[in-house]
Amino acid sequence: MSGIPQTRIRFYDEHPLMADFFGEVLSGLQQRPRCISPKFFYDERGSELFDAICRTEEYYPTRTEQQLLQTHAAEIAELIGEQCLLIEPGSGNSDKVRLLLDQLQPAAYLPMDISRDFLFQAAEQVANDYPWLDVYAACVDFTAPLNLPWCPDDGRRLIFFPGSSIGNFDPGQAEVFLRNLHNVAGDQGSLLIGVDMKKDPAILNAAYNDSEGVTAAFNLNLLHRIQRELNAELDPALFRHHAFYNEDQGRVEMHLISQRAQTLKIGDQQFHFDKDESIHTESSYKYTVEEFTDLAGRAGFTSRQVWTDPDQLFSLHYFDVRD
Ligand code: AVJ
Repeated sequence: MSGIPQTRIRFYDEHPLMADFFGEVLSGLQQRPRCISPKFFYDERGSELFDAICRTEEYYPTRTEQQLLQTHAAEIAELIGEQCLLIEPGSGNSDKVRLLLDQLQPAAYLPMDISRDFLFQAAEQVANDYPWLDVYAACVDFTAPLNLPWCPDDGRRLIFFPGSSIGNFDPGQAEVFLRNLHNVAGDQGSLLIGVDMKKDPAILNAAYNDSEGVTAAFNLNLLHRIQRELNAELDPALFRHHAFYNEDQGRVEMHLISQRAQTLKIGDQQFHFDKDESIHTESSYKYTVEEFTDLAGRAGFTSRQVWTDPDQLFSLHYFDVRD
């Protein structure tokens, strides 16, 4: 008996180009309102801080969705059937999929993530913990059109997109992205997606302004990253975290607010900020069950089941590609 775990995963690397951090930051700061994409939150420290947000008292989405997955895993398994191909774009640490694997008994699991080392480790751990499961990990940018020529072609496909990551897209982009998932799912495919719901603004405001200041640190980490990686002349302490629910837009907005008039220098460019001028760093859209069902419907999906928690905080939708 060998005590050395063998690597059982197949690793597919599309070598996604690292996003152009410098170029995107410069062009975002030139816009009005100024903005920087939330995808840049997730350097190593940012990923740690995000995990810490998920453990705060105020941030209900993670634990609520985990509860929903656990409670309804058997029903989800019945809807998709055994031996499916389970595809997870943006799989990260692959924690949530573990709540499904025993019941679902998929033929293969296909985690995909842009973060190569993180993906490799997470995929290996899943393969070791579930020795009966084939794991095909793919290092890709899942926001670019996906094709999966390298994975087994038999079996129904279930796309798993938890965490309400869909909320980061504005509704127009979300529809395009869902259309893309619809293509990947194929004729017999399905989509299991977690969506954060519209609710009392006080609950939303608390979730993005936790009392320990973890969300503030997560937001401000973006400035530390710009300072470090782009050699910017800026003092993160001269900005503050600001997050609020914008009821008209149906989204939580996160901003970094300049606490006084100041000039930032990045490369050979200067950016003058007035006091209280903001950089918009994230939108997190919230949907009623009906709004999201309509949005997914416009992308070609047919609703089969929706599960929500008793407090109507979070929704888990199951869609089929076919009518
Ligand atoms: C990972 C996009 C789902 O919008 O709630 C958490 C990120 N930002 N706290 C969200 C986030 C601030 C999160 N998503």
